[in-house]
Amino acid sequence: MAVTIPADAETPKPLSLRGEIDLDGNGKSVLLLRSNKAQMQVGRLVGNKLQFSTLADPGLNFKLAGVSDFDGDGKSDLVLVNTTTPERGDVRAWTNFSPSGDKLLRQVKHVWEVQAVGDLDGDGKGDLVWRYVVNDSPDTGVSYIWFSDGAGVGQVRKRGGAPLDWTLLGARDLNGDGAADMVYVSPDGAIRVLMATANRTCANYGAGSVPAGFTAMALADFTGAVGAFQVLPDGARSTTTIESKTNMMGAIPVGSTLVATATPLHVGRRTSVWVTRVESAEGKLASVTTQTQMAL
Ligand SMILES: [Ca+2]
Ligand SMILES: [Ca+2]
Ligand SMILES: [Ca+2]
Repeated sequence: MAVTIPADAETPKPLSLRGEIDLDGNGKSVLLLRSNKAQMQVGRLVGNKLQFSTLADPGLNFKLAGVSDFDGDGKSDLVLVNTTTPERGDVRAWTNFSPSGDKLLRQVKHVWEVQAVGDLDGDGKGDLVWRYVVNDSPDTGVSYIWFSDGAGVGQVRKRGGAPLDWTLLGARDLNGDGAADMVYVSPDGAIRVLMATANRTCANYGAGSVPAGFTAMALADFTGAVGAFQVLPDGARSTTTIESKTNMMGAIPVGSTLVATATPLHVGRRTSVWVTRVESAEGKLASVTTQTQMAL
């Protein structure tokens, strides 16, 4: 499949605004782990090994709701929801993952869940996409964005939605205008994109369908500026990704068309390894993603 990078694509945003976890502002993603004993660990790659260290944990009353960079300082911040209070829970932010940066954002009913994070209006501060996930209301499937003003939630706006059995794949900037766009996929592969527009609204498009024989897995940021679908063949349905690694090989000029090709490197009974190459139409390699899938 192919996407075209618009000629007016902006410079890439920091990792912390592109759905990655960057605790140090150094442009490197980390692996975040949490145990059922309220322990949190962060893994940073040193040499070729992940080295883990302990982070403060908010306690088991709190679920991790999302990670984004609310104040736009290049370091990821943590969002927590108290799930033990009746009907509504406190939503708190820990700036830079630190309890000393704790603040109450708002309260939210437990029928809402964060399903995507990103900079939905392109102002350099991370925003949260909440979705109504209980099948009991006209709001079911609808999404609301909490727009950050850096200090807290500056504005809450409804931004479309889709039936609950449509998967919200995430929020990534598909057209390079600096604002993340939302992508939903139906059970039979229809794609709906909610392209961010000025004034924090969106344009809702039927954007075709996932090619026959493929399953949309996630949104990935192949070029550092423009997102693309990451697809795997149907044989990978009902699997989980246990390992994923992307090597960026080179920048592709704006205006280029990108082509993603997924091929199996190894197909076993429980696990399979897929290599996805993203190339320009001229054949210049942009990235290679290696994924290990495990059958469930
Ligand atoms: Ca931050
Ligand atoms: Ca924003
Ligand atoms: Ca966009």
